[in-house]
This record gives sequence, structure tokens and C-alpha cells, in this order.
Amino acid sequence: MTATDPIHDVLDDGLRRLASLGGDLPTKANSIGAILWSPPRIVVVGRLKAGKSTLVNALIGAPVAETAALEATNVVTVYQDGSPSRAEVVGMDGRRYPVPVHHGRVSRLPLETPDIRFVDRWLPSAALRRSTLIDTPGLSTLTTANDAATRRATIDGFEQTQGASVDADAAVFLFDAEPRADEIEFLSSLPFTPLNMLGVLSRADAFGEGAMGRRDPIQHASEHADRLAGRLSTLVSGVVPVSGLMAQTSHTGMLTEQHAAALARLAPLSPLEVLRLFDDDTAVSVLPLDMRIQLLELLGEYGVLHGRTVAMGGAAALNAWLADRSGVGRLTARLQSSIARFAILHRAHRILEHMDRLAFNHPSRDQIRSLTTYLRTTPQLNMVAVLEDYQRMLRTDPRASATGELATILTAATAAGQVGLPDDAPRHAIVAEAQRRLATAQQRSLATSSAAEDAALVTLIRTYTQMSTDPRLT
Ligand SMILES: Nc1nc2c(ncn2[C@@H]2O[C@H](COP(=O)(O)OP(=O)(O)OP(=O)(O)O)[C@@H](O)[C@H]2O)c(=O)[nH]1
Ligand SMILES: [Mg+2]
Repeated sequence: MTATDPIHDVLDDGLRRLASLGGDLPTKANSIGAILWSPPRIVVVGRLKAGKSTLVNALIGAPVAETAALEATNVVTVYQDGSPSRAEVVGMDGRRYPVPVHHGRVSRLPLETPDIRFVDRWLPSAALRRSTLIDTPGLSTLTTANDAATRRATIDGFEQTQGASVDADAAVFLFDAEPRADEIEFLSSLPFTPLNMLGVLSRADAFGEGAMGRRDPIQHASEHADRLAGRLSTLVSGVVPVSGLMAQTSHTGMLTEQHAAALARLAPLSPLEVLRLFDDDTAVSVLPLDMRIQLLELLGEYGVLHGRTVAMGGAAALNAWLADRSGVGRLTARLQSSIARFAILHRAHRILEHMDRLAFNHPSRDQIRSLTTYLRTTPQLNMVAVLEDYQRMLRTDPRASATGELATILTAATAAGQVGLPDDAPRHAIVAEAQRRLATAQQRSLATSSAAEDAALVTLIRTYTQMSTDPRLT
């Protein structure tokens, strides 16, 4: 987002007005302004070992997050663009401790895990200039107790992941199999809507029967992802199949000409012979053991089996094939288009929420409150108000007609779409439909069933009024 963005400009102006109220408000306005000037934050959440840190590395384009088959990520880490490359641990008491970074990775933490709120990690990265990425500890259930409160308390990583999500503007939810009921319940408790939460079916390269199965696992994962997207439509805007491992290898410069040459030497073998070679630690004839280990770590079984012929064309060709098969391009495209759009609205919402909290107990609360009311009703921030009402309605009454209308306004690409008409509807038809919806909303506002619906109807009435009088439409 640039400084010429209308939402950004109005909020910037609002924060200046806040600062002009004096006292401690310039400092408060500055700290809220830090949210406005930083990129939207995307949190990566999901089950233990689903491949979150691997995907974070792929998206950043550098192997900075610790990934391992045994070691678990146990603290929330916030990856943001900045130089020099450095890290700070933020304690539960809010104090910051600089920590050494060796070969791009944070080595030793100065506090015990329970005393750490999160780790701030800066590194220069074009990807992080677009969005900050937050890696979280994996969720895992220790017991299968039925009681919801017990389940919450026993999901490892629950508190930390939820804490990190509060300061995030969008989420990527990773799962490598069917999401469990407790995961779905957890996701529903996060401050997101399907507009800013995207599902990722991870480990696509090992899906189903895996690399040696009868079906191509990536194709199989893709079909399964479509089915899941339908089932999870109240949670996520879609499900993208991704091989984080293949994406990490191809996007972080890990692959060398030696790897490609070694892999190409396996091209004449049958798949079974390749598998035998990788199963037998004593077979040294074709490839040395350490090269076999490296290839498996970089490419996985699927990459090894199916990348052999491509590898004959060299490391660049193999790298391009890995990037393409990984599916990460589709994920990045989604993150940069619709998810980014709603993340920016969500970020504006977080800023207004901070101002609301100030208005709660500040001596200048009356002025702050009229400022936030003014901001919410400016045409430039109307979509933020629509988003806030939509979030409240999703929690209060997801099936109410107001909820659907708010969603339509948010997701439509054109004014016609916002009133449920085809995108090419003529202007007079759009105005007529906006007027009709305005009258219905006014009628409905006489008998509402919740405070959330009251507020939603006020916003709908304002939106349809704006549309009926919009000089570009009339
Ligand atoms: N085959 C395959 N393996 C993967 C993929 N993504 C991750 N892995 C492997 O799975 C293991 C765990 O990956 P991580 O990225 O550390 O997973 P995580 O979700 O961050 O794990 P926790 O932080 O412990 O919850 C590592 O050994 C990865 O190499 C993938 O797309 N395909
Ligand atoms: Mg991890």
C-alpha cells in the first residue's frame, strides 16, 4: 500500500488529529501509526509438523525459520523486512533482548520458552516488504477430552498462536490431512473471516499414497483441495495445494549444479531401483550416502523420482520444475490479490480498534470518540465499517440476510456486483437496486434481533445511500 491509498490517507489524517489533542496522545498516535506504516501481517497457523516453517522460508525466499522432523517451533516468530539482519526476543514483561544471529538463524534464546512472548526477526527481503510473516508453534492435541474448555487448554500452542493472530491481518491455515474438529473450532475463535483466511493443503508431494502411489500425489492433492474448499467455505476463502519442501528448495537457492548432476545420474534407473538405492545405506555404487541424504532432504521422494530427467537439463531447469510443481506461485498470487486486499481493510480495522480502546478510559475520550465515529463514516473508510459489521454478524447470526449483503458488498468487484446485479448492469439499474435495498434495510432496522444487526443495518443504509447518490452512477 502506498501513501496515496485513500484508506491510508484518511487514517493518517485521523492519527494527526488524534495527536493534536495533546497530552500523551502524540505518543499514542505514533505507536498506532506504526501499524499504518508497516506491511499487513500474515500469520501461519496449523497442526504440529504440517510444514509451516518450511513454507515461511519459501515465502521469504531464505532459509531463516528452523524446520525439522523432530524439533518443533516453540515460539512465535515475526519475520519482517529490515536491515541489518537481526533478532530480538520480547519477554512476557515486554522487555526486549537482542539475540545473536548465526548464518541467518537465531541460535540461542536468552529466556525460557514460557517467558517469551515472541521473537522479532528483521531481514532484508522483497517478499517481506509486501507482508510481514508470522510463524507459530504447531497445534497438537494431547488428549481427546470432549469438553471444549479442556480441549482448548490442551491444544499445544493454542495460547501463543491465538495471541499472535490478534495482531495479524490475515492467516494461512496449513493442514496436511483432513482438518480435525478441534482445529476448526480453534480457527473459528480467531479474529478472521473467510475473506482473510486461506487454507493450504501442505505436503502435496506426499499426498495420498505418496510418490510411489498409483496416482500423482500433487494432482490428487489438488482434487482433494477443491473438495475441502467447499467443506471449509465458512472458514477459508479457498484451499491451495502446496509442497512447501519443493518451494523452499527452489526459492531459497539451496539447489546446486552438483545436486542436479547427481540426480541426473539416476535417470536411467527404474523407480523401484531408485527407491532401493535410497533405502539401502550401504549401496555406494551410484551415489555417495551424503548426497542421497541431501537429495532426499531437498527434493523429497517425489522430487527425486520425478525430477531425474529434468535434472539432465541442469540445476536451473530442475529449480524451475520444482518451483512450478510446488504450487507456491498460486499461493503467492492469492496472498497478493484478494487476501492482501482484505488484510489492508483488516489492518485499518485494527487501527480503529486501537483508537476505540483509547476512547474507553482517556480524559479526552469524547473527542476521541467523535474522531473514530467521523473516520468510520467517511466514504473512504466505509468498507472498513462494512468489514467490522460483517465480522460481528458472522459471530452473531451468520445466516441473517444482512450478513450476506455485507459479504456481497465486500467481495464484489463492481458497484453493480455490490447490489447483486451482473457486473455489466446499466447505471440506472444499479441506482434503482441500491434504492430498493435502502428501503428494505430501513424497514428492517425497525425490528432487529441484535446489537450487531442494528449496527450492520446502519452501515448498509449508509452504503446504499452513498450508492444512490453517487455522481458516478446517477
Ligand atoms: N515431503 C514434504 N515434507 C515436508 C514438506 N514441508 C515440510 N516437510 C518436512 O516436514 C518436517 C516438518 O516441517 P516444518 O516446516 O518444521 O513443520 P512445522 O509445521 O513448522 O513444524 P512445527 O513448528 O514443529 O509445528 C520437516 O522435516 C520438513 O522437511 C513438504 O511440502 N513435503
Ligand atoms: Mg515450525
